[in-house]
Amino acid sequence: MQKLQLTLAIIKPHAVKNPVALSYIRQVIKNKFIVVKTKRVSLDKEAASNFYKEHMGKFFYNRLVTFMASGCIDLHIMGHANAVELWRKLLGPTSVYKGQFQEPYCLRGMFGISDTRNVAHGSDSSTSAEREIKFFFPDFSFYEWHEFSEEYYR
Ligand code: RTP
Ligand code: MG
Repeated sequence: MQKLQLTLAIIKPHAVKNPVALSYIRQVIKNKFIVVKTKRVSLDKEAASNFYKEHMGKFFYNRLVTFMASGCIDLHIMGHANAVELWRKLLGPTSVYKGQFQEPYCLRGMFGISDTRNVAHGSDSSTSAEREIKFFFPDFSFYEWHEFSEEYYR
């Protein structure tokens, strides 16, 4: 049976502070996905390093963590038949420079400033999405979501 997949989008601090970027990104999200839950939080450095712990030791880790703890971020749990791939496609390549040249209308191409300030995060698989959603929304009911998802295609 067809199912809805979940992904987690995190709008990074520089995009949250840019009203043009933020309203454009919100429109894209609203038009393409079922928005299941949204909240705005600010991370301290400890939470940011925990979230990105798979990248610990990489050359960009410290600046990524410092940046993610520098202002508010918007979290969106989003559903779609192909949520993970669709959101990453809309974001475009991690490298803003590649985005600007190869896919100028992707969100990172349009609003990215650097590889760290590259607009937003997207889960890279269903398993990562589940882990990341639990990280930010410990009370989220996957059971209720699966029920909804089954109803959706009935
Ligand atoms: P994301 O996790 O944010 O959705 O991005 P991604 O899968 O495309 O990239 P990933 O390899 O998971 O990296 C996570 C974040 O680390 C920063 N990064 N900077 N060369 C660099 O300076 C570099 N490489 C990665 C990016 O901000 C990326 O979003
Ligand atoms: Mg990633």
